[in-house]
Amino acid sequence: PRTIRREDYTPPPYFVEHADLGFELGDPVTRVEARLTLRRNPALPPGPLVLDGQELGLKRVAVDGRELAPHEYTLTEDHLDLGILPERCTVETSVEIRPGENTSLEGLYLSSGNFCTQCEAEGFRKITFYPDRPDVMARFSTTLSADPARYPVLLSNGNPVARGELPDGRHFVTWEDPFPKPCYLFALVAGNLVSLEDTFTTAGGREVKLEIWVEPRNAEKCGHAMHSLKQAMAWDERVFGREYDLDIYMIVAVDDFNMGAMENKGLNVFNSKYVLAQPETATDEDYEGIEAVIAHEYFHNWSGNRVTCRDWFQLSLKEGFTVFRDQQFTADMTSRAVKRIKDVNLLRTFQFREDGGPLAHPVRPDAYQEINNFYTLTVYEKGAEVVRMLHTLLGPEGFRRGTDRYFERFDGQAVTCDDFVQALEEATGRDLSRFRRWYSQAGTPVLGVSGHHDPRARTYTLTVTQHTPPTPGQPDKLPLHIPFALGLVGPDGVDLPLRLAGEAEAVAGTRVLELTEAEHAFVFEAIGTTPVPSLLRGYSAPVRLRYDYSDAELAFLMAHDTDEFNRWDAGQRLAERVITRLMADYRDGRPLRLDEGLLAAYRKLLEDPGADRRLLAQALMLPSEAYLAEQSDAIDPEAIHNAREFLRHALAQELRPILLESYHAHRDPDYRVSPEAIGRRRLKNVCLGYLMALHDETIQALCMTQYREADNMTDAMAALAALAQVDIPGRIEALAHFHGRWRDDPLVMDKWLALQATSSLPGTLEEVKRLTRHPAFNLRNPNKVRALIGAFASGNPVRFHDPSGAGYLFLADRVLELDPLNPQVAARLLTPLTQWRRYEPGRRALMAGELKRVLATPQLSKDVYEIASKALG
Ligand code: HT7
Ligand code: ZN
Repeated sequence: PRTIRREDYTPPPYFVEHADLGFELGDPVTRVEARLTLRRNPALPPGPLVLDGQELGLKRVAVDGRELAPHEYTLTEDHLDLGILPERCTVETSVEIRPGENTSLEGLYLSSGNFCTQCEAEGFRKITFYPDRPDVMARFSTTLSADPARYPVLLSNGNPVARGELPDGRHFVTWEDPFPKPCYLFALVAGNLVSLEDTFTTAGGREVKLEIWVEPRNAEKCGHAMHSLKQAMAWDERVFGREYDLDIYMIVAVDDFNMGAMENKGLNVFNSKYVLAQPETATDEDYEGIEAVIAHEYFHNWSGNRVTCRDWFQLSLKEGFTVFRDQQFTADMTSRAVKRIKDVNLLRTFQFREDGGPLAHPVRPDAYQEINNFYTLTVYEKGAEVVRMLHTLLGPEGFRRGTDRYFERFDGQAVTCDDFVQALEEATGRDLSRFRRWYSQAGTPVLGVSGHHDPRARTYTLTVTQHTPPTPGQPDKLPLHIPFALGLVGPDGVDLPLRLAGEAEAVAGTRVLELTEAEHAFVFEAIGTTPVPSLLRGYSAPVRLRYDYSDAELAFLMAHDTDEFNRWDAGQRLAERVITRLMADYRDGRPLRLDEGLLAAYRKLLEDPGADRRLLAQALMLPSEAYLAEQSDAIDPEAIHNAREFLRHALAQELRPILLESYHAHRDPDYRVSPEAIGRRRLKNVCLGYLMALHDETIQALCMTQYREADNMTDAMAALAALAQVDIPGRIEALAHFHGRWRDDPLVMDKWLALQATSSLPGTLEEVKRLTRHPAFNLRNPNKVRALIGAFASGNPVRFHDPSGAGYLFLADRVLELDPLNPQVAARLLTPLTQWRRYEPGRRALMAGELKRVLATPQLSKDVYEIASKALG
């Protein structure tokens, strides 16, 4: 496959001023008529018009009204070349496509018999011939016509301007979008749908119609999504000064979707997972996920749609920025500390893994074969961290001035990451030249920190070094501009006032230092007693921090740090350390013993729970097996699992009375959805999880009772998840009951599949194989693939990494089976195998063997080819 390089960017030879589209929607055949009003780019010498197009049955092509004969154009698998055209002209094409046969879920396809589209990144070329690149921005008008009985609802971007009946009995609706947009933001939906309606009045006093469209069976499940949308609209006005701009904002939920959702202008298309919720069917986490994704797509209206990307290398311009915006929103709606902890957990577990592996790439990549493979944790999550660092460096007001300037200056344009940074520089007068390296340099920087207290001189010297390890294609790295937030905690647990040499005044609490060189020494004055440094507060930069804390210092920070994030992080470091020692004991055949310091720290947490129950629940959770694997050099998933399980069991044994007490104390008679009630539920269920590690019949009975009596999915799932991990008759009974109750609800069935796929019981792989033949599973539906196969490969390390290699063989087989149907999802499914080099030698060889088998398969998609070849390269 061809490699596309960022340095090869050239502006488009033709602009599209207006795209007038007509769809005669039908299954098996849909006809698409396009009339494009074109203008040659005056800045370039005249060149041919080459339109992108794939799998299109071309019926007619005309220029300025004259139909072209076949010898007047060149048609290949991917392109239609019309040669050099006049400075201004119109091109008309007519094509036939077959949406019912489109299993890739890119372009126009059917979901539950309804038409829908997914055009980002390059799906529009499967709909009609077009310059499918984000820097071509056109005004679209779209007329949809269809059989009114089967497709009563016809939606597209913008505002509806006409509707009626056609002589042949079909009906039609015309939509006009006044905002110029790239074709990746085009959308249409047609089918039998019902809507929940509401309105939102903008700060400027305009009334916007809000509509959430779903299949009739889901009509009652849209309330939370609508509420979230209104919250997001108000928040974006308040925090970023951004108002909505069309008269109508529509969301459509579909069951078949490759990702979470899509921000098409005025017509978002969502994976139903991120819209539908009722207390009986959705967990507290699902509710939070819906709020976050609804907000994310809404925020794209400015960060992505009004100001878009020049080319796909700039993807983080919209994604990193929008993730940062949705993170801030969720922090404001829920608990700032818990949100930060969850985001950092994701980053440190999975983005660090990506950044240290064969697929590492900068936030702004330099090359790709298949752009769909670059919707990565690096572009999204590390990209958001980069924006967060800018926010920290410039302060909230400076950052806001910068974003105001960015939106104003680039409204209606397709721009670059560099333009974004430049707008922030211009608005604040700051020099961010060194900061720009975050966009171009891959890899996770390592900060080495040491502290020295001189009691006689009353100084505390902090030495900080930074280096970034090599990544593919980038052997040498330069120092980065890093905001380094810290405090020095005195023996009484209070932050010391900080004054650097040469400064007049001491500042109490957290202070942000700026690292720009490979090494710095910061000398704090008037430090009489030896402090414990609380470093990288709030996780102020996406780096690995190395500081040689003692266990006692970690326990001290865990109890006293005023920074909630660092309090949690100290606990995680302590637990990680204890588990690492247990792993060594396990491998060397020594008896495993519970660490008294950790036990005391956990007991203290439970005895002195503080106000935020969610934070406590979070603090009680041990680092995940995936996180622990990320810290290892030659990963042994079995040792990790056994050491961690030993610790869970031992803690539960020692803390049984207080865990039980806390469990009962946090059971509420009524289901409520306030942040407090969610926190109480969470804590109760974390306690239940620990207690279930005891394999004790009374606790198992308690768990069964919770499952049976639960009036909400959070409690039912917590109980069922714990039961799924134990080999008792109640497990089979509860899983069968759950299936019987929810077999007709696809989203709930996804939970049922995932629970079984992530069970650490020895027979899980056989169970997963059996489930691939169950009616609840369907390889063509990405949610099912993720729930069963994805959950097994990514969420069940000990069973996936069975030393026999059976898990790897199974995964590779499923990838090869899925690739001809849906390459995008197949390529993602393959990612766990790309980490093969990180494992101990036996597993390493088996994983590489499966990757080689995949790579040797004929007719591989470029999606899977790129991942497999880079993983082995
Ligand atoms: N911007 C959207 C990305 C997306 C996507 C990308 C490739 C293939 C399918 C897709 N569906 C959605 C989602 C977002 O980040 O908001
Ligand atoms: Zn996005």
